Amino acid sequence: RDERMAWWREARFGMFIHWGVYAVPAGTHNGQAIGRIGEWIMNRGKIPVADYRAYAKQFNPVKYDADAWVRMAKDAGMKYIVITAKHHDGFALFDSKVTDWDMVDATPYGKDLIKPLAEACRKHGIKLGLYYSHAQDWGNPGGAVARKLTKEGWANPDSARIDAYTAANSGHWDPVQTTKTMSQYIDDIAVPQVKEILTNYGDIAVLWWDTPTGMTDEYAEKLNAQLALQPKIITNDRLKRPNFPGDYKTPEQRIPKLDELDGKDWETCMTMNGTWGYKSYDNNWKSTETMVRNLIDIASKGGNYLLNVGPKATGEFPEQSIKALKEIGAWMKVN
Ligand code: JFZ
Repeated sequence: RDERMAWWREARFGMFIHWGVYAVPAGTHNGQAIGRIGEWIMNRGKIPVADYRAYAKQFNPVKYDADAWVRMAKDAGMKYIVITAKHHDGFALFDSKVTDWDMVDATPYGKDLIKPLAEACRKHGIKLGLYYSHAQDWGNPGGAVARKLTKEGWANPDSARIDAYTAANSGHWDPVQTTKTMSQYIDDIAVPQVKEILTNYGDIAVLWWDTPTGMTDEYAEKLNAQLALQPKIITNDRLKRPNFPGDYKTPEQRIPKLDELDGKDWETCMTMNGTWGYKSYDNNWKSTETMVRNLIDIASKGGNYLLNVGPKATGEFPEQSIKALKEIGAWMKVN
């Protein structure tokens, strides 16, 4: 394990990339601004599967330049990239043979987005990790839904009728999602897709699981078994707690205090503004100074900093992210 973790323990700085169909609505659905993080728009807006799928028809990132992305990460001093191969909306950025809810079958672009990124990473000596939402899936039947209840009730702007349906149906808002069981979803989608992403793109350095809603030990075991396809892979702690602790902990949007550290490896993931997935109107950007200070704070405590970029549907990084990466890189070169 120490051997596997060696590069990661020295890396200190990586790029998180949240990219998917949600970059098309970019925080607005039917003329209404949907609150909270952009990649949750389908859930927060209770958007029916068919309506959400229509957004994929506009996902045509002709300006996507994987080599440029990797160079921006490298010039900022980052050593690895973790990208959302599939987020909670169930949409695969890669060519998946077990569903047509993927980049190749559902978009006009029609090409695998992970492949060029894997090639560019290899070329520039950057490690590639893949985020995979293994439990939550709002677009493939049988996938789980995590819900957030607030004091005001369900955290979404939709009608009381849909809220009642959602409350009665494990968080689902579209009946099509209940046509399979979670067990079927794990066997038909999650396990084969994890197999695909661990087979088709060369060395994968990290598998970044997320939100283990509804997971059983049996499901986790099936997914965990796929890791044998990449003997050197490192995983986070979100496959299923507590029996699958992974290799490192993932404090989110926060830096642990010294007295919270317990000797386990850790990585703080953080947004540059207020969202992971692109929202056109989120201008809550952190200053470059804040991000550099965070990096120093984290590095001094022995952790890694996974700093997020939420690319637009065109394939471009937001201007503010490009600027911040350049400024961080300039600081890294003199320090
Ligand atoms: C998850 C996702 O739901 C979110 O969209 C994003 O991808 C983020 C990186 O991860 O959200 C979480 C997961 C775990 C915690 C909080 C938000 N947590 O452990 O506090």
